[in-house]
Amino acid sequence: MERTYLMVKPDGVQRGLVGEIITRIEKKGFKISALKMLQISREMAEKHYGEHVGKPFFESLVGFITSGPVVAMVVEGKDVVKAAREMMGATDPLKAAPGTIRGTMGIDIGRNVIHGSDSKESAAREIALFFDEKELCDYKREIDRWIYE
Ligand code: IDP
Ligand code: MG
Repeated sequence: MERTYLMVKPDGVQRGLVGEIITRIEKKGFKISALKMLQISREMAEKHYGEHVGKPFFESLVGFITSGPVVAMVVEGKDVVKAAREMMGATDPLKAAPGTIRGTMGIDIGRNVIHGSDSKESAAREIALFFDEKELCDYKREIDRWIYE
């Protein structure tokens, strides 16, 4: 099954939004296969956001993502990379659709609560950056037959 990397950013943790975000993922039917809280180092942040090196917001982005703990997770399901991005909403929370995570919970682009991989390739790279293979739990859920036809 397809996997993505999702991460509640430091603003989401500070604001007590971890539970609500995880609830939305579970309620949708997606399966959490790894979950942990960690503080990202500058080195990891620069790798994670490598595509943004040199952009005007890069320094503040790295400063922000390393400013407090994040909650990192690997989430599994059908078409989950695209579906999770849709559940998150647009990068700028004021432009994100109202029912989405960012649309519901944020205002500024630099405080947009959640990260999600933008492609299957990014997902594989980001999962490998934040998790050891042995941290991923491979388990069956009986309820899957009520979620997938
Ligand atoms: P994404 O998180 O929706 O994939 P990206 O373009 O990959 O968006 O940007 C990574 C993060 O950098 C965003 O989530 C946002 O917090 C921040 N960011 C992106 N563009 C800007 C900007 O123009 N100004 C300030 N921060 C930005
Ligand atoms: Mg991105």
